[in-house]
Amino acid sequence: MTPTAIVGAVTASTVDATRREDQGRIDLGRAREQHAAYVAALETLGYTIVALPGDEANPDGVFVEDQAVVVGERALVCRSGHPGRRAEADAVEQALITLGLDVVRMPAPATLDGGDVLRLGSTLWVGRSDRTNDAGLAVLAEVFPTCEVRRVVLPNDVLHLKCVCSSPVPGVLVVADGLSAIDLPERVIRVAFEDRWAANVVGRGDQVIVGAGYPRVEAAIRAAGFEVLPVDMSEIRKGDGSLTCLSILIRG
Ligand code: CIR
Repeated sequence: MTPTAIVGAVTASTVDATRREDQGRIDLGRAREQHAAYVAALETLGYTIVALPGDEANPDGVFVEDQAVVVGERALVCRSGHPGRRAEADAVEQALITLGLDVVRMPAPATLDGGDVLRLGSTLWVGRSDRTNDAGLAVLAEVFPTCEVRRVVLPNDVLHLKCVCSSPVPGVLVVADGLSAIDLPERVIRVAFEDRWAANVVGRGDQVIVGAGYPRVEAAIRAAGFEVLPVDMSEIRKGDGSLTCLSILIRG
């Protein structure tokens, strides 16, 4: 399969997205522009886009990453740890089936949000957040038997594992200081704890999309040999979103 990205849509109800603290009202017009710029950056990276239409009944629906974990040709459709987000899974499941993936649906009582799963090689590092329970880890291990599933204890107040780290391309980890749980042979790009939001990046080949406004993170990623594509995510961030959360990547 060619590299494919499933994305959601900013809808009127996005203003009601779940958030842990008030960061101001989401400006829908700007949020739509920022989402469009993010999708364009994914296209620059070479991803073919599958755009879900969005559903007003799902205010967090634009954060599609949480609904599935894909490894190779197999996809696990998650049962979100946020009960109000479980209805988002149907549209994502349908898109994955249409793409021809081997799709498995997570059963109750397991819960897991895709934002808690970081794949590095054949290891799936999983944040044991408020959204992801031990049964969720067990289902993940069952569905992806060729992967080793390893649990990561998160720093206080972190929503998902990938709020503080990401792997833009195979073999490279971007990680904020303060997350010491992951021991690995990957190339590591470290960023300061106060820049942790920007440790969440998306890449392909030698290009990496970075949230705008973090010059130290941009410099560190450039120094590692990548071209940086900054995108403004200020409105998306008000809904506790970052970069990886806006897509499900099938790397091809
Ligand atoms: C939520 O609380 O579920 C959404 N407002 C934000 C989800 C962000 N997801 C992610 O980073 N993977």
